[in-house]
Amino acid sequence: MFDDTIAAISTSLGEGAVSIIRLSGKQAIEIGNKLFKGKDLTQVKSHTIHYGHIIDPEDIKVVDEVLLTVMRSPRTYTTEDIIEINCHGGVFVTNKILEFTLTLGARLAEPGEFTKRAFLNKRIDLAQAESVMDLINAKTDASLNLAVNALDGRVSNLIKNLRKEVLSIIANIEVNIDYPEYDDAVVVTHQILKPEIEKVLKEMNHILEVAKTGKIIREGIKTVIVGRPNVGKSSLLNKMMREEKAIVTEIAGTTRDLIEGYINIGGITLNLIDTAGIRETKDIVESIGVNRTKKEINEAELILLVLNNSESLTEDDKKLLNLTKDKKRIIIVNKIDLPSKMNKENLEHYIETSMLNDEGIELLEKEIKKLFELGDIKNKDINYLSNTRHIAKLKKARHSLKEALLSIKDEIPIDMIEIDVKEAWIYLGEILGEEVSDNLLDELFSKFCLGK
Ligand SMILES: Nc1nc2c(ncn2[C@@H]2O[C@H](COP(=O)(O)OP(=O)(O)OP(=O)(O)O)[C@@H](O)[C@H]2O)c(=O)[nH]1
Ligand SMILES: [Mg+2]
Repeated sequence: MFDDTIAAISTSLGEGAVSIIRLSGKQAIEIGNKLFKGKDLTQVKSHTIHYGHIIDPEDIKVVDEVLLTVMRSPRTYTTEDIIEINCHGGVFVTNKILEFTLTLGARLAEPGEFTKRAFLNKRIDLAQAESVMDLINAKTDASLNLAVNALDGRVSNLIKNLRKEVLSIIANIEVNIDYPEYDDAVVVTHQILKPEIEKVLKEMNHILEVAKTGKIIREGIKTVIVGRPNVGKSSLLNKMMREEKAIVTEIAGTTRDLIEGYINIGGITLNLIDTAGIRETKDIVESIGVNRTKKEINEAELILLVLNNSESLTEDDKKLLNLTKDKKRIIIVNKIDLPSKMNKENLEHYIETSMLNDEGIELLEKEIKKLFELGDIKNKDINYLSNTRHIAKLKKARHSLKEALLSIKDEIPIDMIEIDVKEAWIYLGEILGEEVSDNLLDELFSKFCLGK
């Protein structure tokens, strides 16, 4: 438990209907009581809400009419005493009330500090704390569902189970080291260990396999639309978003900078990026755009390469085909409403579209789903590892166990094998936050918004 009491505005600043100022810590109720006129908060029951007024502690003037919630330790978000003041939402008033709490001894919370306290006070583990942030950032039902399940501890349970199994392997080894009087102990243990480790490895493989989908659900698919100028890239973005997001004109070189939007295909977010058309150019502004496009191609997880049916393939088209050939990509032949001048013989699989007549968009969306083997995951109970940090740690744990298997094959002494298995155990613990450094914590929680 911490000695100081932290305070922050927990709603986003702006002219909303209500704003919430949240305090957590030993003095939370006492500070609230000094500001609040209505009831004696030190006497009220836990988890109750009270009508009253906030008064300026200096000149005793009423500042706002509020509802104040009192939640006593330990059944609270942080496990500490918490009060939440629901006030009338203006930026000025909200800031004023926050200021009063600071004057009375609270400290301004850092971003994510409430959740950090929940973790450090052991109410939630690190994987759960991180899912709070995922919850805030969720853009689709599927990613929300994923975050809720993680917060609920389901992801943590997957890891905890693995960890239990690894621990029992360690226990087995220790028994062997502690009772070496059995002559054939080494042989027996190698034999016992092998299937046990293989079993855990199999489970890890499975979790990592479905984690690929989890990562896509959580982060979306970075999708970049590329093509020569004027082929219809911005039109495609607009059609897919069902909104006139990008400017479309008949002038080649209209899009100069990246334009970004999010769409939802069967519960999956596509982070869609429209780019400047690629061509050799002397226009400086345009060439900066072109360089950015090249960078985007490198970072993309999916490329939509747009070609123009009403023109023959140019050198620039061929360059683009070549530049994206090792990427996951879909070739789109656009403007099929116009007479074809394109020789498509050498093109691999492509989709024909017309932005003018609204043709081919649904087919394209189906193709994208197929490419990522997504099916319709909207309604499934999703319980995947999705966080990049977690996936990386699990891969390290898997690597350690693989090393252990190799050592078993080479009949290396058991105590050496134990080092690898213990390492796996530690990596799994890091996912739950059992062996983490302060630096990592600071970094993780600094990504939160204020008041969470
Ligand atoms: N006939 C026809 N015209 C289209 C089609 N798609 C786009 N256009 C037209 O082609 C022109 C260029 O479209 P944009 O979407 O701006 O093309 P772009 O690829 O974004 O072009 P830049 O931003 O200059 O690189 C516009 O006049 C569109 O109306 C189509 O399927 N058929
Ligand atoms: Mg454009």
